[in-house]
Amino acid sequence: MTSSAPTLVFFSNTDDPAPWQAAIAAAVPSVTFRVAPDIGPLDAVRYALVWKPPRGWLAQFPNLRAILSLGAGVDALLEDPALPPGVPITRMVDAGMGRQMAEYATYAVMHFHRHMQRYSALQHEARWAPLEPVAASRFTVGIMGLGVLGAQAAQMVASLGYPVLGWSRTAKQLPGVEVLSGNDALPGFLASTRLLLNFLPLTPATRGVIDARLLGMLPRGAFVVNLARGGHVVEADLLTALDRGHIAGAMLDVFDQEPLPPTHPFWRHPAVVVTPHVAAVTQAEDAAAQVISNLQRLERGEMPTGLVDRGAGY
Ligand code: NDP
Ligand code: OXD
Repeated sequence: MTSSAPTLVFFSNTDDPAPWQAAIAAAVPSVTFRVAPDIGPLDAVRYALVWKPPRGWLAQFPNLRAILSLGAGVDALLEDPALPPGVPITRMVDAGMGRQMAEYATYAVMHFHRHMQRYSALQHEARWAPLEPVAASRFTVGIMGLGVLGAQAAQMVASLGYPVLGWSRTAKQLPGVEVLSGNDALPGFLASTRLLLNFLPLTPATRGVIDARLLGMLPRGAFVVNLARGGHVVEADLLTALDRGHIAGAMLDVFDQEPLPPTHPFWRHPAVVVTPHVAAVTQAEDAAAQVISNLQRLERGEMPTGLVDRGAGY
């Protein structure tokens, strides 16, 4: 063991450490905040607050007591073969992302339901061509993954009058949402879905779930919106389904490879909307309180909240 003051190391290539440092220094002054690569003595590091650290990076701290994820999804952490065993991992639970994800999902539903993709193409051709309206009550939205974020999107979309179906691993009840669970229920869920929203965590059980088979179970002309992880989608299968017109449009925020390479066909596909992994962005202003509360618990020798189940993968 070490006698140095406990240190928290911060690693992220996309998050500004400054607001985290200010909030944590004010609330938990007993913990020294360091930003990678200036990590100080390795044996003083008790906590790691991270987003996508390089594989093996966390294994260098012999006294690590907790890994605090800056994101809600922890797939990148769990894929590290050198992830220190037995160290608790926490994730962001909502932390301001529920509202952002629900907004993105609602926008996507209205974009496709109100034919905005087709009107945008018509505008490029200067064509005045009203399309047949579809009642919201006949445009069923199916949500895969009804956890902290999916449930909020389900409620926001349902509040606008769209029928909402949810699908999750275990059964649950959600006001205004018909919930199906388990693999046996998937075909029925898909057959009734006009627009699919993916809110699943990326785990060994869900990798590649949006493949040719699943897409084939959606009705012809359905839409696919992925705001969870690129690894859920077999990109070649989605492109084929789009090119054949079986899937009429897709809005994609996450990709197998990020940033999406400039030559990737999604960029130029007329039926695809691409956004750069921004459906929800962790904001220190909303999320620091959760990290602070967990650091305080850990400093008192208690277990943190928002624990990841390593076995389940989320
Ligand atoms: P949760 O862990 O709260 O919810 C996950 C949901 O998925 C649960 O309903 C769970 O079922 C369900 N699920 C898990 N495995 C399966 C399975 N094999 N079959 C069916 N259902 C399954 O996660 P969050 O809602 O907090 O986050 C969801 C994901 O959103 C994150 O993992 C992340 O990848 C993504 N994300 C993307 C962002 C972006 O900007 N694009 C931002 C933030 C998050 P059950 O309830 O039965 O356990
Ligand atoms: C997350 C993300 O998981 O930003 O929080 O994708």
